Amino acid sequence: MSRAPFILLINPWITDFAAYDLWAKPLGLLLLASLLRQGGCGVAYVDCLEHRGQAQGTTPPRDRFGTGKYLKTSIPTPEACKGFPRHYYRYGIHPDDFRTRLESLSRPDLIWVTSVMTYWYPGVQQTISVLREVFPNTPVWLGGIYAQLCPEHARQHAGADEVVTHTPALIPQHIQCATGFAMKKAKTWPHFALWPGPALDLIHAPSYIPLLTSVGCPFQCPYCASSLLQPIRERKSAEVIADEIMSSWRSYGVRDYAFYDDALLLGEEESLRNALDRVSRENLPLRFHTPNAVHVRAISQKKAERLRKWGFETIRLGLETTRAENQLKWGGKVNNTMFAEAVSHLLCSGFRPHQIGVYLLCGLPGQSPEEVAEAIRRVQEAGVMPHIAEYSPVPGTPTWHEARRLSPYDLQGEPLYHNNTFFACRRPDFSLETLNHLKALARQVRRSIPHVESPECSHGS
Ligand code: B12
Ligand code: SF4
Repeated sequence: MSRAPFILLINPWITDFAAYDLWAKPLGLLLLASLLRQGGCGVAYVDCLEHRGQAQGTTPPRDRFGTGKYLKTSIPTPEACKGFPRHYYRYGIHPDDFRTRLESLSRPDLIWVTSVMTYWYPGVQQTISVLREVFPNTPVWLGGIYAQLCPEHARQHAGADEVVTHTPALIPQHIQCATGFAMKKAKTWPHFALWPGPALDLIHAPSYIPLLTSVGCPFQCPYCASSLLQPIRERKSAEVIADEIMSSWRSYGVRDYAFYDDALLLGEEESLRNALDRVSRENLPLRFHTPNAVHVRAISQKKAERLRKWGFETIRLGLETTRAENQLKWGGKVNNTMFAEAVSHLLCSGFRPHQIGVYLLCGLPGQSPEEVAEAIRRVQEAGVMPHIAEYSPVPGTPTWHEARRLSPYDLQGEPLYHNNTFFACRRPDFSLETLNHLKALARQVRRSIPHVESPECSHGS
Protein backbone atom coordinates (compact mmCIF):
# COMPACT_ATOMS: atom_id res chain seq x y z
CA MET A 1 0.00 0.00 0.00
CA SER A 2 1.42 3.42 -0.76
CA ARG A 3 -1.63 5.52 0.13
CA ALA A 4 -1.59 7.05 3.61
CA PRO A 5 -2.72 4.46 6.17
CA PHE A 6 -5.63 5.04 8.54
CA ILE A 7 -4.55 4.11 12.07
CA LEU A 8 -6.95 3.55 14.93
CA LEU A 9 -5.50 4.45 18.35
CA ILE A 10 -6.94 2.80 21.45
CA ASN A 11 -6.60 3.61 25.14
CA PRO A 12 -7.54 0.27 26.75
CA TRP A 13 -9.60 -0.48 29.83
CA ILE A 14 -7.98 -0.55 33.27
CA THR A 15 -8.54 -3.66 35.40
CA ASP A 16 -7.69 -3.16 39.06
CA PHE A 17 -8.93 -3.17 42.66
CA ALA A 18 -8.99 0.63 42.60
CA ALA A 19 -8.44 3.35 40.03
CA TYR A 20 -9.05 7.09 40.01
CA ASP A 21 -8.43 9.55 37.22
CA LEU A 22 -5.69 11.54 38.93
CA TRP A 23 -4.90 13.57 35.81
CA ALA A 24 -4.20 10.32 33.94
CA LYS A 25 -4.45 10.61 30.15
CA PRO A 26 -2.69 8.32 27.62
CA LEU A 27 -0.17 11.01 26.81
CA GLY A 28 2.17 8.69 24.86
CA LEU A 29 -0.64 7.71 22.49
CA LEU A 30 -1.77 11.32 22.03
CA LEU A 31 1.80 12.33 21.15
CA LEU A 32 2.00 9.48 18.63
CA ALA A 33 -1.30 10.69 17.13
CA SER A 34 0.28 14.08 16.39
CA LEU A 35 3.40 12.50 14.92
CA LEU A 36 1.29 10.21 12.72
CA ARG A 37 -0.83 13.10 11.47
CA GLN A 38 2.29 15.13 10.77
CA GLY A 39 3.59 12.12 8.83
CA GLY A 40 0.49 12.13 6.61
CA CYS A 41 -1.50 9.27 8.22
CA GLY A 42 -5.17 9.42 9.10
CA VAL A 43 -5.96 8.72 12.75
CA ALA A 44 -9.01 7.96 14.87
CA TYR A 45 -9.03 7.50 18.63
CA VAL A 46 -11.25 5.53 20.99
CA ASP A 47 -10.74 5.96 24.72
CA CYS A 48 -12.07 3.06 26.78
CA LEU A 49 -11.58 5.25 29.87
CA GLU A 50 -13.84 8.05 28.69
CA HIS A 51 -16.19 9.29 31.41
CA ARG A 52 -19.32 9.49 29.30
CA GLY A 53 -20.96 6.11 28.79
CA GLN A 54 -24.22 5.39 26.97
CA ALA A 55 -24.79 1.88 28.35
CA GLN A 56 -24.06 2.75 31.98
CA GLY A 57 -26.26 5.82 31.64
CA THR A 58 -24.18 8.00 33.97
CA THR A 59 -21.18 10.25 33.75
CA PRO A 60 -19.25 10.47 37.03
CA PRO A 61 -18.89 14.13 37.98
CA ARG A 62 -15.48 15.73 37.89
CA ASP A 63 -13.87 16.50 41.22
CA ARG A 64 -11.63 19.46 41.95
CA PHE A 65 -9.20 20.47 39.25
CA GLY A 66 -10.66 18.09 36.63
CA THR A 67 -9.81 14.78 38.30
CA GLY A 68 -12.53 12.20 39.01
CA LYS A 69 -13.88 8.68 39.13
CA TYR A 70 -14.06 6.36 36.14
CA LEU A 71 -17.12 4.42 35.08
CA LYS A 72 -16.66 0.90 36.42
CA THR A 73 -18.03 -2.64 36.22
CA SER A 74 -17.41 -5.32 38.81
CA ILE A 75 -15.68 -8.36 37.26
CA PRO A 76 -14.34 -11.60 38.78
CA THR A 77 -11.01 -11.31 40.54
CA PRO A 78 -8.32 -13.06 38.47
CA GLU A 79 -7.37 -16.51 39.75
CA ALA A 80 -3.86 -15.33 40.72
CA CYS A 81 -5.32 -12.83 43.22
CA LYS A 82 -8.25 -14.95 44.48
CA GLY A 83 -8.82 -14.44 48.18
CA PHE A 84 -7.45 -10.88 48.16
CA PRO A 85 -9.98 -8.94 50.24
CA ARG A 86 -10.99 -6.32 47.65
CA HIS A 87 -13.43 -6.24 44.72
CA TYR A 88 -11.99 -6.21 41.24
CA TYR A 89 -13.27 -3.92 38.48
CA ARG A 90 -12.97 -3.11 34.83
CA TYR A 91 -12.78 0.67 34.67
CA GLY A 92 -14.16 2.51 31.65
CA ILE A 93 -17.01 2.38 29.19
CA HIS A 94 -19.27 -0.64 28.74
CA PRO A 95 -18.17 -3.20 26.08
CA ASP A 96 -21.37 -2.45 24.12
CA ASP A 97 -20.40 1.24 23.96
CA PHE A 98 -16.92 0.28 22.87
CA ARG A 99 -18.30 -1.91 20.05
CA THR A 100 -20.72 0.82 18.93
CA ARG A 101 -17.90 3.33 18.76
CA LEU A 102 -15.71 0.95 16.78
CA GLU A 103 -18.53 0.02 14.38
CA SER A 104 -19.07 3.70 13.54
CA LEU A 105 -15.54 3.88 12.07
CA SER A 106 -14.31 2.79 8.67
CA ARG A 107 -12.01 -0.21 8.71
CA PRO A 108 -8.53 0.87 9.86
CA ASP A 109 -5.31 -0.32 8.20
CA LEU A 110 -3.60 -0.70 11.58
CA ILE A 111 -4.74 -0.60 15.20
CA TRP A 112 -2.40 0.73 17.90
CA VAL A 113 -3.17 -0.07 21.52
CA THR A 114 -1.23 1.62 24.31
CA SER A 115 -0.58 0.25 27.80
CA VAL A 116 0.45 1.79 31.12
CA MET A 117 0.77 -0.20 34.38
CA THR A 118 2.04 -3.76 33.86
CA TYR A 119 -0.69 -5.14 36.17
CA TRP A 120 -3.45 -3.66 34.02
CA TYR A 121 -2.75 -6.24 31.27
CA PRO A 122 -6.14 -8.04 31.63
CA GLY A 123 -7.73 -4.74 30.52
CA VAL A 124 -5.43 -4.76 27.48
CA GLN A 125 -6.34 -8.39 26.68
CA GLN A 126 -10.08 -7.67 26.93
CA THR A 127 -9.75 -4.56 24.78
CA ILE A 128 -7.83 -6.44 22.08
CA SER A 129 -10.34 -9.27 22.05
CA VAL A 130 -13.19 -6.82 21.26
CA LEU A 131 -11.03 -5.18 18.58
CA ARG A 132 -10.51 -8.60 16.99
CA GLU A 133 -14.27 -9.24 16.91
CA VAL A 134 -15.02 -5.94 15.19
CA PHE A 135 -11.96 -5.73 12.91
CA PRO A 136 -10.84 -9.35 12.43
CA ASN A 137 -8.53 -8.55 9.50
CA THR A 138 -6.70 -5.52 10.88
CA PRO A 139 -3.26 -6.01 12.48
CA VAL A 140 -3.10 -4.91 16.12
CA TRP A 141 0.14 -3.48 17.53
CA LEU A 142 0.65 -3.09 21.25
CA GLY A 143 3.10 -0.53 22.70
CA GLY A 144 3.52 1.49 25.89
CA ILE A 145 4.90 0.77 29.34
CA TYR A 146 3.56 -2.78 29.93
CA ALA A 147 4.78 -3.75 26.44
CA GLN A 148 8.24 -2.34 27.19
CA LEU A 149 8.61 -3.74 30.70
CA CYS A 150 7.07 -7.20 30.10
CA PRO A 151 7.54 -7.85 26.35
CA GLU A 152 7.58 -11.63 26.59
CA HIS A 153 4.48 -11.75 28.74
CA ALA A 154 2.74 -9.33 26.37
CA ARG A 155 3.70 -11.43 23.32
CA GLN A 156 2.24 -14.53 24.94
CA HIS A 157 -0.86 -13.10 26.57
CA ALA A 158 -2.03 -9.75 25.17
CA GLY A 159 -3.41 -11.08 21.87
CA ALA A 160 -1.71 -8.44 19.67
CA ASP A 161 -0.08 -9.23 16.33
CA GLU A 162 3.00 -7.23 17.33
CA VAL A 163 4.41 -5.99 20.60
CA VAL A 164 6.44 -2.90 19.79
CA THR A 165 9.28 -2.24 22.21
CA HIS A 166 11.78 -0.28 20.16
CA THR A 167 12.36 3.47 20.36
CA PRO A 168 10.03 5.86 18.52
CA ALA A 169 12.93 6.57 16.13
CA LEU A 170 12.29 3.24 14.37
CA ILE A 171 8.50 3.47 14.11
CA PRO A 172 8.28 5.26 10.72
CA GLN A 173 10.38 2.50 9.15
CA HIS A 174 8.20 -0.10 10.82
CA ILE A 175 5.05 1.52 9.40
CA GLN A 176 6.60 1.58 5.95
CA CYS A 177 7.42 -2.14 6.14
CA ALA A 178 3.86 -2.91 7.23
CA THR A 179 1.97 -0.62 4.83
CA GLY A 180 4.37 0.54 2.12
CA PHE A 181 3.75 4.17 3.09
CA ALA A 182 6.77 6.43 3.54
CA MET A 183 6.03 8.81 6.42
CA LYS A 184 6.70 12.51 6.01
CA LYS A 185 8.92 14.20 8.61
CA ALA A 186 10.28 10.83 9.76
CA LYS A 187 13.42 12.62 11.01
CA THR A 188 11.38 14.23 13.81
CA TRP A 189 10.60 10.89 15.51
CA PRO A 190 14.02 10.32 17.18
CA HIS A 191 13.98 13.76 18.88
CA PHE A 192 11.39 14.32 21.61
CA ALA A 193 12.29 18.02 21.73
CA LEU A 194 11.02 18.42 18.14
CA TRP A 195 7.74 16.55 18.59
CA PRO A 196 4.44 18.37 18.13
CA GLY A 197 2.25 18.63 21.23
CA PRO A 198 -0.28 15.87 22.01
CA ALA A 199 -3.41 15.65 19.83
CA LEU A 200 -5.73 17.06 22.49
CA ASP A 201 -8.54 17.53 19.97
CA LEU A 202 -9.04 13.74 20.13
CA ILE A 203 -10.08 13.92 23.80
CA HIS A 204 -13.80 14.33 24.37
CA ALA A 205 -14.44 17.42 26.59
CA PRO A 206 -11.07 17.54 28.37
CA SER A 207 -11.32 18.60 32.01
CA TYR A 208 -7.55 18.97 32.36
CA ILE A 209 -4.57 19.02 30.04
CA PRO A 210 -1.58 16.63 30.35
CA LEU A 211 1.83 18.21 29.77
CA LEU A 212 5.23 16.64 29.11
CA THR A 213 8.04 19.15 28.77
CA SER A 214 10.95 16.73 29.13
CA VAL A 215 11.79 13.05 29.12
CA GLY A 216 14.34 11.18 31.24
CA CYS A 217 15.82 11.84 34.65
CA PRO A 218 19.44 12.40 35.74
CA PHE A 219 18.98 10.06 38.77
CA GLN A 220 18.96 6.27 38.71
CA CYS A 221 16.86 5.22 41.68
CA PRO A 222 17.01 1.43 42.00
CA TYR A 223 13.22 0.87 42.13
CA CYS A 224 12.34 3.11 39.17
CA ALA A 225 12.08 2.38 35.43
CA SER A 226 12.69 5.92 34.20
CA SER A 227 16.11 5.15 32.73
CA LEU A 228 14.82 1.98 31.05
CA LEU A 229 11.85 3.71 29.48
CA GLN A 230 13.48 7.01 28.61
CA PRO A 231 17.28 6.61 28.64
CA ILE A 232 18.01 9.94 26.96
CA ARG A 233 17.19 13.20 28.71
CA GLU A 234 15.64 15.80 26.42
CA ARG A 235 13.66 18.94 27.03
CA LYS A 236 11.41 21.04 24.81
CA SER A 237 12.30 24.71 24.27
CA ALA A 238 10.68 27.54 26.23
CA GLU A 239 8.90 28.75 23.13
CA VAL A 240 7.38 25.36 22.35
CA ILE A 241 6.26 24.74 25.95
CA ALA A 242 4.66 28.19 26.22
CA ASP A 243 2.91 27.78 22.86
CA GLU A 244 1.53 24.36 23.85
CA ILE A 245 0.09 25.75 27.07
CA MET A 246 -1.37 28.89 25.55
CA SER A 247 -2.82 27.19 22.50
CA SER A 248 -4.58 24.58 24.66
CA TRP A 249 -5.99 27.35 26.84
CA ARG A 250 -7.26 29.15 23.74
CA SER A 251 -8.75 25.96 22.24
CA TYR A 252 -10.34 24.37 25.31
CA GLY A 253 -10.48 27.03 28.04
CA VAL A 254 -9.43 24.39 30.58
CA ARG A 255 -7.69 25.79 33.67
CA ASP A 256 -5.93 22.66 34.97
CA TYR A 257 -2.61 21.39 33.62
CA ALA A 258 -0.82 18.29 34.96
CA PHE A 259 2.89 17.72 34.37
CA TYR A 260 4.01 14.12 33.68
CA ASP A 261 7.76 14.87 33.64
CA ASP A 262 10.04 12.62 35.70
CA ALA A 263 12.36 15.54 36.53
CA LEU A 264 10.30 18.65 35.88
CA LEU A 265 12.29 21.16 37.91
CA LEU A 266 15.83 19.85 37.38
CA GLY A 267 17.90 21.92 34.94
CA GLU A 268 14.85 23.83 33.74
CA GLU A 269 16.35 27.32 33.83
CA GLU A 270 16.39 27.90 30.08
CA SER A 271 13.15 26.20 29.18
CA LEU A 272 10.37 25.72 31.72
CA ARG A 273 11.22 28.90 33.60
CA ASN A 274 11.15 31.10 30.51
CA ALA A 275 8.04 29.34 29.25
CA LEU A 276 6.08 29.83 32.48
CA ASP A 277 7.31 33.42 32.83
CA ARG A 278 5.92 34.05 29.38
CA VAL A 279 2.61 32.30 30.13
CA SER A 280 2.27 34.14 33.43
CA ARG A 281 2.60 37.53 31.68
CA GLU A 282 -0.65 36.68 29.83
CA ASN A 283 -2.52 36.71 33.15
CA LEU A 284 -4.46 33.50 32.43
CA PRO A 285 -6.28 31.75 35.30
CA LEU A 286 -4.25 28.54 34.94
CA ARG A 287 -3.54 25.99 37.66
CA PHE A 288 -0.61 23.60 37.46
CA HIS A 289 -0.38 20.21 39.19
CA THR A 290 2.54 17.82 39.72
CA PRO A 291 0.97 14.41 40.51
CA ASN A 292 4.22 12.69 39.58
CA ALA A 293 6.25 14.54 42.29
CA VAL A 294 9.03 17.09 41.87
CA HIS A 295 12.53 16.92 43.30
CA VAL A 296 12.85 18.38 46.79
CA ARG A 297 16.39 19.58 45.99
CA ALA A 298 15.02 21.85 43.24
CA ILE A 299 12.88 23.96 45.63
CA SER A 300 14.88 27.03 46.61
CA GLN A 301 13.14 30.08 48.08
CA LYS A 302 13.20 31.76 44.65
CA LYS A 303 11.86 28.66 42.91
CA ALA A 304 9.05 28.32 45.46
CA GLU A 305 8.06 31.94 44.88
CA ARG A 306 8.07 31.41 41.14
CA LEU A 307 5.94 28.25 41.42
CA ARG A 308 3.40 30.22 43.37
CA LYS A 309 3.47 33.13 40.95
CA TRP A 310 3.10 30.79 37.94
CA GLY A 311 -0.05 29.24 39.44
CA PHE A 312 1.11 25.87 40.78
CA GLU A 313 -1.77 24.51 42.82
CA THR A 314 -0.87 20.90 43.71
CA ILE A 315 2.72 20.24 44.72
CA ARG A 316 3.85 16.67 45.34
CA LEU A 317 7.36 16.19 46.72
CA GLY A 318 9.35 12.95 46.62
CA LEU A 319 10.80 12.36 50.11
CA GLU A 320 10.39 8.56 50.20
CA THR A 321 12.07 7.94 53.57
CA THR A 322 13.65 9.92 56.38
CA ARG A 323 16.41 7.36 57.10
CA ALA A 324 19.71 8.61 55.72
CA GLU A 325 21.07 5.20 54.73
CA ASN A 326 18.02 4.45 52.56
CA GLN A 327 17.97 7.98 51.14
CA LEU A 328 21.46 7.26 49.83
CA LYS A 329 20.65 3.72 48.73
CA TRP A 330 17.51 4.82 46.88
CA GLY A 331 19.14 7.42 44.67
CA GLY A 332 20.82 10.01 46.89
CA LYS A 333 18.52 12.76 45.69
CA VAL A 334 17.09 14.04 48.95
CA ASN A 335 17.91 14.39 52.65
CA ASN A 336 15.93 15.62 55.64
CA THR A 337 17.50 19.08 55.70
CA MET A 338 16.64 19.63 52.03
CA PHE A 339 13.10 18.46 52.77
CA ALA A 340 12.61 20.78 55.76
CA GLU A 341 13.99 23.72 53.78
CA ALA A 342 11.84 22.99 50.72
CA VAL A 343 8.66 22.85 52.81
CA SER A 344 9.58 26.03 54.60
CA HIS A 345 10.27 27.81 51.28
CA LEU A 346 6.92 26.67 49.89
CA LEU A 347 4.98 27.74 52.99
CA CYS A 348 6.78 31.10 53.13
CA SER A 349 5.89 31.65 49.49
CA GLY A 350 2.19 31.38 50.25
CA PHE A 351 1.43 27.71 49.55
CA ARG A 352 -1.07 26.27 52.03
CA PRO A 353 -0.20 23.05 53.88
CA HIS A 354 -2.93 21.05 52.11
CA GLN A 355 -1.42 21.93 48.73
CA ILE A 356 1.87 20.22 49.60
CA GLY A 357 1.76 16.42 49.42
CA VAL A 358 4.76 14.27 50.22
CA TYR A 359 5.26 10.78 48.74
CA LEU A 360 6.64 8.17 51.13
CA LEU A 361 7.67 4.78 49.80
CA CYS A 362 6.19 1.89 51.67
CA GLY A 363 7.14 -1.79 51.69
CA LEU A 364 10.38 -1.81 49.70
CA PRO A 365 12.63 -4.79 50.34
CA GLY A 366 14.66 -4.06 53.47
CA GLN A 367 12.30 -1.31 54.72
CA SER A 368 10.66 -1.66 58.13
CA PRO A 369 7.16 -0.45 59.10
CA GLU A 370 8.80 1.73 61.79
CA GLU A 371 10.73 3.54 59.09
CA VAL A 372 7.50 4.43 57.27
CA ALA A 373 5.75 5.49 60.50
CA GLU A 374 8.75 7.69 61.34
CA ALA A 375 8.55 9.36 57.91
CA ILE A 376 4.81 9.99 58.34
CA ARG A 377 5.54 11.69 61.66
CA ARG A 378 8.30 13.80 60.11
CA VAL A 379 5.93 15.03 57.38
CA GLN A 380 3.31 15.72 60.03
CA GLU A 381 5.83 17.78 62.02
CA ALA A 382 6.58 19.75 58.87
CA GLY A 383 2.83 20.48 58.76
CA VAL A 384 2.14 19.05 55.29
CA MET A 385 0.38 16.01 53.76
CA PRO A 386 1.92 12.49 53.77
CA HIS A 387 0.92 10.18 50.88
CA ILE A 388 1.88 6.52 50.96
CA ALA A 389 3.26 5.13 47.68
CA GLU A 390 3.02 1.37 48.14
CA TYR A 391 5.94 -0.37 46.48
CA SER A 392 5.24 -1.74 42.99
CA PRO A 393 8.05 -4.06 41.83
CA VAL A 394 9.06 -2.87 38.35
CA PRO A 395 10.72 -5.41 35.99
CA GLY A 396 14.31 -4.71 35.01
CA THR A 397 15.09 -2.36 37.90
CA PRO A 398 17.80 -3.28 40.46
CA THR A 399 15.26 -3.61 43.31
CA TRP A 400 13.23 -6.01 41.16
CA HIS A 401 15.79 -8.76 41.70
CA GLU A 402 15.64 -8.29 45.47
CA ALA A 403 11.84 -8.21 45.32
CA ARG A 404 11.75 -11.50 43.40
CA ARG A 405 13.93 -13.17 46.00
CA LEU A 406 11.81 -11.86 48.82
CA SER A 407 8.27 -12.28 47.50
CA PRO A 408 6.38 -15.57 47.84
CA TYR A 409 4.56 -14.65 44.58
CA ASP A 410 5.69 -15.30 41.00
CA LEU A 411 6.56 -11.70 40.08
CA GLN A 412 8.29 -12.74 36.86
CA GLY A 413 5.49 -14.87 35.47
CA GLU A 414 2.45 -12.89 36.68
CA PRO A 415 2.42 -9.07 36.33
CA LEU A 416 -0.77 -8.90 38.44
CA TYR A 417 1.62 -9.23 41.39
CA HIS A 418 3.22 -5.86 40.52
CA ASN A 419 0.01 -4.17 41.67
CA ASN A 420 0.80 -1.74 44.49
CA THR A 421 -2.56 -2.54 46.14
CA PHE A 422 -1.85 -6.29 46.13
CA PHE A 423 1.53 -5.65 47.79
CA ALA A 424 3.30 -8.86 46.74
CA CYS A 425 6.38 -7.98 48.81
CA ARG A 426 4.44 -8.41 52.04
CA ARG A 427 6.30 -10.49 54.62
CA PRO A 428 5.86 -11.57 58.24
CA ASP A 429 7.44 -8.35 59.56
CA PHE A 430 5.61 -6.12 56.99
CA SER A 431 2.15 -7.57 56.39
CA LEU A 432 -0.77 -6.30 54.34
CA GLU A 433 -2.45 -5.28 57.63
CA THR A 434 0.62 -3.24 58.54
CA LEU A 435 0.56 -1.56 55.15
CA ASN A 436 -3.13 -0.72 55.56
CA HIS A 437 -2.47 0.57 59.05
CA LEU A 438 0.25 2.90 57.73
CA LYS A 439 -2.06 4.12 54.96
CA ALA A 440 -4.72 4.85 57.59
CA LEU A 441 -2.17 6.71 59.69
CA ALA A 442 -1.17 8.88 56.73
CA ARG A 443 -4.85 9.52 55.95
CA GLN A 444 -5.46 10.55 59.56
CA VAL A 445 -2.56 13.02 59.41
CA ARG A 446 -3.87 14.44 56.12
CA ARG A 447 -7.31 14.96 57.69
CA SER A 448 -5.70 16.88 60.55
CA ILE A 449 -4.09 19.39 58.18
CA PRO A 450 -6.24 22.51 57.92
CA HIS A 451 -7.70 22.98 54.45
CA VAL A 452 -7.47 26.72 54.09
CA GLU A 453 -8.01 28.11 50.62
CA SER A 454 -5.12 30.23 49.47
CA PRO A 455 -5.83 33.58 47.91
CA GLU A 456 -5.52 33.24 44.12
CA CYS A 457 -2.11 34.28 42.84
CA SER A 458 -1.64 37.61 41.18
CA HIS A 459 -2.64 36.27 37.75
CA GLY A 460 -5.61 34.17 38.96
CA SER A 461 -9.20 35.02 38.13
C1 B12 B 1 2.68 10.10 34.69
C2 B12 B 1 2.83 8.80 35.49
C3 B12 B 1 1.81 8.48 36.40
C4 B12 B 1 0.50 9.28 36.52
C5 B12 B 1 -0.63 8.68 35.65
C6 B12 B 1 -0.20 8.07 34.35
C7 B12 B 1 -1.32 7.45 33.51
N1 B12 B 1 -1.40 7.80 32.25
O1 B12 B 1 -2.10 6.67 34.00
C8 B12 B 1 0.19 9.09 38.04
C9 B12 B 1 0.91 10.17 38.80
C10 B12 B 1 -1.28 9.11 38.44
C11 B12 B 1 0.89 7.74 38.28
C12 B12 B 1 0.57 6.89 39.32
C13 B12 B 1 1.25 5.72 39.61
N2 B12 B 1 2.37 5.26 38.98
CO1 B12 B 1 3.08 6.05 37.45
N3 B12 B 1 4.13 6.88 36.05
C14 B12 B 1 3.96 7.94 35.33
C15 B12 B 1 5.19 8.16 34.42
C16 B12 B 1 6.08 9.18 35.11
C17 B12 B 1 4.96 8.66 33.01
C18 B12 B 1 4.03 7.88 32.09
C19 B12 B 1 3.88 8.64 30.81
O2 B12 B 1 2.84 9.17 30.53
N4 B12 B 1 4.97 8.76 30.04
C20 B12 B 1 5.04 9.61 28.87
C21 B12 B 1 4.68 8.94 27.59
C22 B12 B 1 5.13 9.83 26.44
O3 B12 B 1 5.35 7.72 27.46
P1 B12 B 1 4.61 6.31 27.17
O4 B12 B 1 3.24 6.28 27.70
O5 B12 B 1 5.55 5.24 27.55
O6 B12 B 1 4.48 6.30 25.55
C23 B12 B 1 5.59 6.22 24.70
C24 B12 B 1 6.00 4.80 24.32
O7 B12 B 1 5.70 3.84 25.31
C25 B12 B 1 5.32 4.55 23.01
N5 B12 B 1 3.97 3.99 22.99
C26 B12 B 1 2.95 4.14 23.86
N6 B12 B 1 1.87 3.50 23.43
C27 B12 B 1 2.17 2.91 22.26
C28 B12 B 1 1.42 2.12 21.41
C29 B12 B 1 2.02 1.64 20.22
C30 B12 B 1 1.24 0.78 19.31
C31 B12 B 1 3.36 1.98 19.92
C32 B12 B 1 3.97 1.51 18.66
C33 B12 B 1 4.12 2.78 20.80
C34 B12 B 1 3.52 3.22 21.95
O8 B12 B 1 5.28 5.80 22.40
C35 B12 B 1 5.18 6.84 23.37
C36 B12 B 1 6.08 7.95 22.94
O9 B12 B 1 7.42 7.57 23.04
C37 B12 B 1 5.82 6.73 34.44
C38 B12 B 1 7.35 6.72 34.34
C39 B12 B 1 7.83 6.96 32.94
N7 B12 B 1 8.92 7.69 32.82
O10 B12 B 1 7.25 6.52 31.96
C40 B12 B 1 5.37 6.19 35.81
C41 B12 B 1 5.10 4.69 35.96
C42 B12 B 1 4.29 4.21 34.79
N8 B12 B 1 4.29 4.64 37.17
C43 B12 B 1 4.56 3.66 37.95
C44 B12 B 1 4.01 3.47 39.26
C45 B12 B 1 4.69 2.46 40.15
C46 B12 B 1 2.91 4.21 39.69
C47 B12 B 1 2.14 4.03 41.02
C48 B12 B 1 1.87 2.58 41.39
C49 B12 B 1 2.90 4.74 42.14
C50 B12 B 1 2.35 4.46 43.52
N9 B12 B 1 2.96 3.54 44.25
O11 B12 B 1 1.40 5.04 43.92
C51 B12 B 1 0.84 4.81 40.75
C52 B12 B 1 -0.25 3.82 40.29
C53 B12 B 1 -1.55 4.44 39.97
C54 B12 B 1 -2.62 3.41 39.79
N10 B12 B 1 -3.81 3.85 39.56
O12 B12 B 1 -2.44 2.20 39.88
C55 B12 B 1 5.63 2.74 37.34
C56 B12 B 1 5.08 1.51 36.62
C57 B12 B 1 4.73 0.37 37.52
C58 B12 B 1 4.25 -0.82 36.81
N11 B12 B 1 4.39 -1.94 37.48
O13 B12 B 1 3.77 -0.78 35.69
C59 B12 B 1 6.32 3.76 36.35
C60 B12 B 1 7.00 3.11 35.14
C61 B12 B 1 7.34 4.56 37.22
C62 B12 B 1 8.37 3.68 37.90
N12 B12 B 1 8.30 3.55 39.20
O14 B12 B 1 9.24 3.12 37.32
N13 B12 B 1 1.87 7.52 37.35
S1 SF4 C 1 14.41 10.74 40.74
FE1 SF4 C 1 12.33 9.97 40.40
S2 SF4 C 1 12.15 9.71 38.18
FE2 SF4 C 1 14.31 9.98 38.64
S3 SF4 C 1 15.08 7.90 38.78
FE3 SF4 C 1 14.55 8.55 40.85
S4 SF4 C 1 12.41 7.91 41.16
FE4 SF4 C 1 12.85 7.76 38.96
